[in-house]
Formats: sequence, structure tokens, C-alpha cells
Amino acid sequence: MRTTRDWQDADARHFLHPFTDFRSLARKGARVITRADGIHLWDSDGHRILDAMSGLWCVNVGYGQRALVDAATRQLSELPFYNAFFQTATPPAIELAELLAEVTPPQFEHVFFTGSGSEGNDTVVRMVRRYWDLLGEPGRDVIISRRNAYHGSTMAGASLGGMSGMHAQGGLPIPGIVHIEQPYWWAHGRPHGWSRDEFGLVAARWLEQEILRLGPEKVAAFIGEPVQGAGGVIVPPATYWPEVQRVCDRYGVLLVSDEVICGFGRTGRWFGCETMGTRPDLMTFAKGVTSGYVPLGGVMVGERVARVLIERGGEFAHGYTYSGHPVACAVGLANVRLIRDLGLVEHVANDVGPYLAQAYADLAGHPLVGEAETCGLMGALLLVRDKATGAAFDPAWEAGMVCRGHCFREGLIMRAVGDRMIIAPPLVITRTQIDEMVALIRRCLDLTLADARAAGQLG
Ligand code: PXG
Repeated sequence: MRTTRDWQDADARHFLHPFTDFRSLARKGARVITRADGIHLWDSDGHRILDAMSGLWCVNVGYGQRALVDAATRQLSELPFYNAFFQTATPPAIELAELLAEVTPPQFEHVFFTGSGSEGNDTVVRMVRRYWDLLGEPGRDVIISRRNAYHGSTMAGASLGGMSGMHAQGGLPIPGIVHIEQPYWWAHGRPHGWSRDEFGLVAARWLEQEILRLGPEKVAAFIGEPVQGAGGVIVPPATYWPEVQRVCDRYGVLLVSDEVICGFGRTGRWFGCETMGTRPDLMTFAKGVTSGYVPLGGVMVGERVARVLIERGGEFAHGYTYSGHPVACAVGLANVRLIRDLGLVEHVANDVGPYLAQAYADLAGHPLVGEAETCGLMGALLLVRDKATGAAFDPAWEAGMVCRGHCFREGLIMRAVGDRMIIAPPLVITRTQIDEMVALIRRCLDLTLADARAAGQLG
């Protein structure tokens, strides 16, 4: 048996981790996760950790679900791989496509499978441009996205995303992608004294202004996450998305909902667009479609686009070896059925979602918390230096990282995005487990508060 030290040494020698400062991790040593069950993980030292991030926003049904393991095992024995090119198909891909058409909003009857969310968004870029080409408007090729959005890490995904750190590496964004400001009330509405609802309309009109600036005949699509996940669980005001829908309708711009995080029950409806009140033309999905047990992503293609691609399109010159991978689709099928059979969407909407919202309303009283927000089973706590004024911490002190350090030591996985502490626990979580999680969160906030006091960072 290898010790933790052995794992860390081999890891440091050979494994380049995603979004990681390689040298600094090699010095510290990676935490090695060896098994999991339900909402808990265990590391190679035997420590039990409450995974309040569902792996990476994906393990919606929790760890250790037999039905998914059996589906994968069965499919691996029967037909581990065949492609979907050259006029062939496999039963799991067909059946998953059928089931996705059932659980998605009524405008969706077709799916294009990919291996990940990033590939899904690359597909979106090619597909919306193809759509406008086929309609005789090839100049309509600009896609509008938002700052601090995350849409993946491939060339198109990272370009659609609005992360300045990513754009700074490798000459991004690619041409034809522009960004407007995000609907983050605390940063962009509160300083002006706008109410949340007022700000939602202001932020949606930034889209209209950008469309008019570019010329509507140039704008192919607008893409957004219903709730920005990696950007820090930014829950937009209730007025935002309905107004965005009206703006897209007014100018004929396609609306793309990136459901990679919000899909499959996370917000208390099957898809985030249903919670937010939009009717997208395309939806990107990944993560929760298989609860992360195996990689799978895709794009739901609404009838407006599908009809054009099918009836006027000829060959769409796009696809991946693993588009419709039979094992991934078999697991997806078992997973989506399990979400449905366990009633997990209703569980989030009627039980644990409201319960978490109440717990977060209580946490909002903590001296370190400027705002506490939830949407379904996503939550954010903004850490502030001065609760009365909402003043931020000195960025050099890295309050979020201090708090995250305590979480690590206390056996809780909660992410820090700047000073926003975020969670997205598995949808199978119970009220008792939420109590356990919130007690840990409160303890880590208290420890961070004590550190801030000792470091003279308060008030
Ligand atoms: N869209 C959204 C909304 C995402 O959250 C992707 C696309 C890309 O999916 P793939 O499967 O290509 O990774 C994502 C992925 C974080 C973090 O730090 C979030 C993601 C990925 C890695 C890190 O919260 N989301």
C-alpha cells in the first residue's frame, strides 16, 4: 500500500493538475481522495470530509449509487464503445436522447452529445453560426456573453467565459465574442443605491445596449448561466432573466442557457432556465447528466434551430469520437431515471432547498457575512471586513483562502471565489446532513473571524 507521501511524490513528479500552480502544489503535496459514499469523501489518511461541492458541481445523486455502477458495468461488458458517425447509433445513446427530450422544456426534441461542458459550448458556437449561415445571414456571427461567466476551458469555452485571468493566457477571446457586465447586485447595483429588482432591469438593458451598439443584424446569440457558478454563485435579481428573454425576442437573437451547473435539479427545477423564467433556444449540459460518474456533455437543440439544421442543413461538419459514448449514455440514462424516481427535483424545491435558504438566512447574521444567498442547493456567503458598511477585506489578506483553509482542516469542502464562500452539495442531502454542514460552516466562519481579529483585519 502506498502512503500519502508516496502518492504525493509521484503526483508531483508526473501529474499536471488543472487550474493549478504546479510548483506550489508540488511543494505542498496534493490531498489524495480515495473513496466516497453519500455526501462524504475519505482521503488517503482516512479523514472523512463532507463534500459540500458535489465533486465539482456534479455528483447530484451522491456517491455510491449502485444503479449507476450496474449500468456502467453492464454496458462495458455488452458494448464498451461504438461511434455515432457513419450512420450508426447505439441503444443507450438513443434512449438517453429520448429521455432528455422528456425531462427538458417542450421546445427541446433533439440533442447533440459531447464529452464535456467545454465541448458543448464549442458546439454551441459552431451551431449558432451554422444556423445563421443557413438562413442567409452569415454576417450574424457575434455571440454576447458576460464578464465573470464560466463556460469552459477550450478555446471557444474560455472565450465565451468572462474570466480575465483566462483571457490573459493564450490570446483570448477568439474573434466574434464580446462581453457585457454581469448581473452581480452587490458589486454593480448596491453601490448605486438600486434595489435588486431595479438593478435586474438595468443589467438586462446592458444586453440591449450592446445589441444596438453592434447592430442587431450582427448578433447571433446571447449565452449565460442561469446562476453563475464558478464566478461565485451569483444569483441574478428575479427581474433579470425575463427582461433578457424580452430583449432576445425583440431582436431575434438566439438565447443559450448554459445549464452545466444549473441543470438536473440543482436550482429546484429540472433546468435553471425554468427557475429563471426563460425559454432558451439551446442548452448546454454536462456534469449532473451522469452525476459525474463518467464524462458526458451535450447541447439540447430547440426546434427553432433544429428545424433549420435538419431541413436546410446538409451535413453539419462537427462531432467528437465520444459523441454518444454508449457507456456514458448508459450511466446518464440510469442517473436521470434515478433523479426522477427518487423525486430529487421536488426534494430540492420543497424540502432541502427551502431548509438551506432558512439556514443561510440565519448565517446572514454572522459578523463576517455581508450577504448570504441561495438558489435551490447552491449557496454563497460573502465575507466582509465591516458588516455595517459592507466594506471588503484587504485583498492581500485573502479572507476567502483563510476560511477555506479552516474548512479543509475541519473536514468540509467549501470553495472560495475571492471572498465568496460557495457550496453546491449533492441533491440527496437530508435536513440532518444540512444541519451537520451548516454547523461546520459556522465553525469555520468563527475561526476565520478570530483570525481576522488577531490579524487586525476587522472594522
Ligand atoms: N459551463 C459551465 C457553466 C461550467 O460550470 C463548463 C461549462 C465546462 O464544463 P467542462 O465539463 O468542460 O469542465 C463548466 C465547468 C469551478 C469550476 O472552479 C467549474 C467548472 C469547471 C472547473 C472548475 O467552480 N465548471
